[in-house]
Amino acid sequence: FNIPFAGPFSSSRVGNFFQEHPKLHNQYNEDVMLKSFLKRHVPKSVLSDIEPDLVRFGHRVGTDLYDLSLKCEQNQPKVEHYDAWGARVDNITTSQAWKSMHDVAAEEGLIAIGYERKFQEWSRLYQFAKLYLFAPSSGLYSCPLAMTDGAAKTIESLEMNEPWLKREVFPHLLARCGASFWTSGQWMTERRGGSDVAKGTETYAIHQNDGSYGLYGYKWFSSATDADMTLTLARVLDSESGHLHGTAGLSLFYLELRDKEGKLNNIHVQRLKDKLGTRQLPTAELLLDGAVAYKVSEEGRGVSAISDMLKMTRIHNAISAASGMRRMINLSRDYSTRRQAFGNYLKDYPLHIQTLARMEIETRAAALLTFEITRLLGKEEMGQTTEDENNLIRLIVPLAKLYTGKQAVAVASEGLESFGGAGYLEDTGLPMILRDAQVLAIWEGTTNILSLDVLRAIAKSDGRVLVSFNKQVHRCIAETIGQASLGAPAAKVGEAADSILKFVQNNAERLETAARDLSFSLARTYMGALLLEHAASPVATESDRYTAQRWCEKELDLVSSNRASGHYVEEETHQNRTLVFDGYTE
Ligand code: UCC
Ligand code: FAD
Repeated sequence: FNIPFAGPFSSSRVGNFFQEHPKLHNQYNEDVMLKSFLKRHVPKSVLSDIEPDLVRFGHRVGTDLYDLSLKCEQNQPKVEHYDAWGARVDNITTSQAWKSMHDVAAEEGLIAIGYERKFQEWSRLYQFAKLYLFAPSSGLYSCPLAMTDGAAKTIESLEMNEPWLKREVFPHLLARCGASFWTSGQWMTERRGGSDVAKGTETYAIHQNDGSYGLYGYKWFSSATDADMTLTLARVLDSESGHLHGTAGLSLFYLELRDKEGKLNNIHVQRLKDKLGTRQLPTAELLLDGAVAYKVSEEGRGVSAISDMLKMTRIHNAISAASGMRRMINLSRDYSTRRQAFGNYLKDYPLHIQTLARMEIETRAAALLTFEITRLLGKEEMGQTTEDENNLIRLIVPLAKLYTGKQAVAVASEGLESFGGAGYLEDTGLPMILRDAQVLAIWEGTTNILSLDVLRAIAKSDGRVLVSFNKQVHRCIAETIGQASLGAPAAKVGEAADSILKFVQNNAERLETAARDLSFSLARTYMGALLLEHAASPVATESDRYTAQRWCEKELDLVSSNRASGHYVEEETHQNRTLVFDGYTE
């Protein structure tokens, strides 16, 4: 062919422009909210001990661990059911990168720090600061770590006298070397249901002469099935009286997945789940066919005994949500300094910057709430919390889990769009952030189930958790209430807290339908209070004050305004049902 014009794409050339990719810098040094929160709460002597480690780790999660995490996604787990000779083996094969994450987690002390308590009440804050930095570069190893922390907490606080668990198992969960570090699973979900565990659990436990139990059942979701141990629920089957239905029939069991030779403990790995995200993580269906287990709660107290695990994994969920949002923004803002459109860098367009700023405000609020929970957890474990703080913890753990789970999906989705088409391409590593965020609202209790847990916390305490909440909100805004720039938002937060309290007191019969809006109202109001408190503290910057102001422009108290517009009544439920099933044919 005769080529008349030899431009940049002529002949075999593919053009000479290649977009620079976004870069990750030191993830601790760049995180102004994390650094200022630690500066505000951790004594100088402790901070000078832990900060060098956080700076070092902040560099690591942006470099070698980030690369390793991408390898976890690229080399997903597989299950091999039979060996060459036809024997059933059910081997779950994970990548070398995933195995390396196990060693990293141990060596970095990601569980140990929380239990060694070398830094007293600030140990949890230090541990969770590291987990927060780690999560988006962990290739989802954050998931087994959450359950391991939950198991350690449960074992530490089990009322039943099980000294062997503390002596023989607990040290493995805190080990700082990969070879002796164990991870734990948490098997609660069965085919009939993951929310309604009481009705869903069909696994039976049959007492053996040696004091152990044989478990028979089908666990429908088990994440990180390469774990060493698990905590699970089952019904003790008594040959004379049968078994009890409902929650009262459930007990908590401990079991190890494999024996010393690596043979599965009468467990069949039926298949691995084919998931939207969390694809780095092996999640399996398991048939328990006489798995040897030990009862570690009083009979019938299984749900109550596992609630410590739920508390911990829900805190981890919130930490992962906040850190996933932070990661998305860090990549987005870096990209905005490298990508040009219409002759300017993206960072120079007010509309683009407004979009990123809105994401930043959500992220700061999510981070502040989750850091505050870990601060309180550390105090609680050292016996230093007040009764109000204990009440507050019970309420804000489900709130943080449910609210940040939703924020994480919204921010991840907006973040992808900020990269244009590149945000939709798998090999940029960006879509994974959205796919992995989506699960945060589902596992460990969906948004609705956690909203009902908020009602459970209120009911069980005769409303005391709400009174403590209200006091805490007013305490947070006390400094700001008279200030010129923050006074009006503070007044709005205080009014929202008061009207939410009144709503609950006056609408007992409507609480179930209002539960989700109530939870969102509580979460937004508390985030507002925390942002204001932070903005009024000596470490605050102009950006902190701006964040607090902008956050408080949101509608905080959704329930009172919705109630005033006639929501949460029976007629509405009827209309909703008619609307949803309009045109539906069976
Ligand atoms: O999804 C899972 C693992 C995913 C992988 C790990 C990810 C971790 C994050 C990583 C980030 C990358 S494991 C499956 C999780 N499943 C759930 O979360 C279940 C959702 N369903 C619920 O939460 C339900 O509310 C139930 C099952 C906990 C409770 O249902 P019931 O049967 O209606 O329970 P009751 O009868 O209301 O409560 C039984 C007892 C009560 O105590 P007593 O008997 O003393 O009155 C409750 O007060 O349990 C107590 N209880 C609690 N205590 C129930 N919930 C709580 C709670 N949240 N805190 C304290
Ligand atoms: P359902 O209980 O059927 O709920 C369906 C919908 O109904 C939800 O939107 C829920 O909010 C709503 N709903 C239910 N009841 C009510 C109500 N009373 N009022 C209002 N709305 C209601 N489980 C484990 O035990 N261990 C694991 O390791 C584990 N890993 C998982 C990994 C992944 C990737 C996923 C996706 C799940 C995993 N799960 C695990 C299961 C998970 O915990 C459950 O899927 C979850 O708790 C929801 O249970 P379900 O799927 O049975 O949904």
